[in-house]
Amino acid sequence: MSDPYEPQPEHKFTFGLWTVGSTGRDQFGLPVRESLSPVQLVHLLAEVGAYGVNFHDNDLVPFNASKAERDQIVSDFKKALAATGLVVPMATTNLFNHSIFKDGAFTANDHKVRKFALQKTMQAIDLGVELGAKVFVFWGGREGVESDATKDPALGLKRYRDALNFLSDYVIDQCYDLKFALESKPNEPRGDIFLPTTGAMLGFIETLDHSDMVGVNPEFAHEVMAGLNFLHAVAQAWEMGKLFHIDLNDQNVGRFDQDWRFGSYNIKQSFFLVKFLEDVGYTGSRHFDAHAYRTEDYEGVKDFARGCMRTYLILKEKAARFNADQEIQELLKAINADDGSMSDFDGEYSPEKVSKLKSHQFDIQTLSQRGLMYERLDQLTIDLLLGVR
Ligand code: GCO
Ligand code: MN
Ligand code: MN
Repeated sequence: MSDPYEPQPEHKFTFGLWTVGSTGRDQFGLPVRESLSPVQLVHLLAEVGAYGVNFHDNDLVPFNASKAERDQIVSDFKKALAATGLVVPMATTNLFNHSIFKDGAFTANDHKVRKFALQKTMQAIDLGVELGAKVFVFWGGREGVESDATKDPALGLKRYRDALNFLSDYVIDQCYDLKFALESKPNEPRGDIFLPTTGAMLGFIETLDHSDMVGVNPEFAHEVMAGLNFLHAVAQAWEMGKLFHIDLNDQNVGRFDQDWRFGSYNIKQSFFLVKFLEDVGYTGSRHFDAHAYRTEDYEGVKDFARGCMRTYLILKEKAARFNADQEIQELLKAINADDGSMSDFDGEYSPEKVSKLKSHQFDIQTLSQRGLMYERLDQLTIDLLLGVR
């Protein structure tokens, strides 16, 4: 029998070149793995069974590359894609690594830096579209401050908005079939990053000129870093029709940005996330924005990548079991039981409903004393996740 947790193209598992390509360099230590070329990384991803590969402009084309070098790199990359069948669903711009972006890109205080960021992003959009990307991610890692003496946050947002409006017009003008997905993060590398949570991003999007083409790219680790419930952020985005992309990984709250293998730490949260994505029928990429532990060689990087996908598929199977589990479903039914006596108050607002509802006598005692059986329900979930059910 074939392995039921083997990734298939329809699962839409993608990785960034920067994820499996991470050399393990960190704040305190040197690289622990040699760096592989984009072509080598495409082959590595094909070997582990990924569906797609995403990149920042400079993961593929170095910052200082000439036009001829760029064209050669892109042509080699296209050949690797064709040879492996991998696709490029998403692309993005590196607006954080180069020292020119030390004070941000779209929100930098230096007007020239802001315009350079637009130029670089337009080129990155052209590159992404050339390789087939349909989603363009914006992660403003440097858009923020260490000190509020340095930048008015309201002005920062205005600059951010102006940049996104300009770039939306660019995409429309070029007739590109491309949507934007904004990714929030509370801090790291800046002391405070503007628009720190997915909820903040969703509010901001409504203020944009072309808000219809802009959604979010929530990341598990980023919401956890802010001490928030990732599933709730994802659910809000979904409910607003704004879940254009998702960054899956794992993170221990209150720590530095860890980017761990998906599902390796917060198993229950990851389970409910996968269950949600599968239940609602999310059709976008399942993108892993994570890194292998710094202890690994490239065999370990493959273990890491396989592990992300395997855990997702195991949790997907657990979600199907949860939905088919008679006891769990009966419990959910009982918890949500409705005798229909309130339906008169549903539907459109009317003065009659108001007066009826205002005078209705509720059985406060019975309602407040009712046990909700959530302990049982949660333990059944834990039994299921721990494999004894
Ligand atoms: C991070 C971010 C990035 C972005 C990437 C794509 O914490 O470094 O998650 O990995 O997702 O830049 O925009
Ligand atoms: Mn991240
Ligand atoms: Mn990310």
